[in-house]
Amino acid sequence: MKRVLSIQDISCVGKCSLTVALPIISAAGLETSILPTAVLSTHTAFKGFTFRDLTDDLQAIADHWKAENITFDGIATGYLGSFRQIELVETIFTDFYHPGMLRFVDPAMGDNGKLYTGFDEAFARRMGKLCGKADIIVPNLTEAAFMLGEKYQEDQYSIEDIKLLLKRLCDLGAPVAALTGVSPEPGKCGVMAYDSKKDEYCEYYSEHLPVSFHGTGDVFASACFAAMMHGQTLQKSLRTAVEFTVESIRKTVAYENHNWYGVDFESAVPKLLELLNE
Ligand code: PXL
Repeated sequence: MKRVLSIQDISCVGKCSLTVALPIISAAGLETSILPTAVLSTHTAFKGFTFRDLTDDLQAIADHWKAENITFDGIATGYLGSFRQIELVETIFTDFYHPGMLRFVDPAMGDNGKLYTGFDEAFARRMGKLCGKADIIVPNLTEAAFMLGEKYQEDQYSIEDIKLLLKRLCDLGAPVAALTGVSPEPGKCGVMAYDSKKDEYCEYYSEHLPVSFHGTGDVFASACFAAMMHGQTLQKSLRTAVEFTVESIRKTVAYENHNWYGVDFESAVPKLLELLNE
């Protein structure tokens, strides 16, 4: 069984980061090791959340794994809380690298034109440097704009704008960039990616549901990483991740008393398994 590592926080309640990545990647049939970077009572969209920073433990944990000769077939990162944590992730990428290992970075920092609480433009630029050390990055349009030091466009991005953004994202250093939240026409939403080595674009769109939920970026990233580790092509991985995310949102809104803070990806796991085996 392939062993992968997910590095991000534990938001105890909120359905994001590790409480999303661990079940999704495990359900996909991958041994999922975790490196929790912080423990929060909830994600940061709640008021009054607690925050226990685990930065000082990260290096010791990684050192122990090294001493035990533990290796990973892939490493995925999500929300990181500080410059120091980004630095430590870069060290882990270097120390655990072996040819064929997939370094997958979701620069989880913001959405809808705004950075999450606690982040600023300098942090976004630093995250851009981490993206340069990945094999694939999966920002949304907000994160892409902030990492590239550009203004977020409130009005719709054209496909030509998206193609240009993707090339500029690859110029940060990752050979493949995928932009989420791309809408090629009203009623459709999905992802477009650029493989700079092949000079090829690929894309996958599904139904655009007129709702917005926290944690959908984490659901998408976890499923995309799992699909790639499963051996699906980039094109198929994008399809798996988009359709699983859309199904998670459908399941959420179908339940009348759904909560506001995350999506019911749990109910969509059967669909994920179908998509992974197609
Ligand atoms: O879903 C991304 C995410 C992850 N972790 C924490 C967050 C957020 C988004 O707000 O606050 C702590």
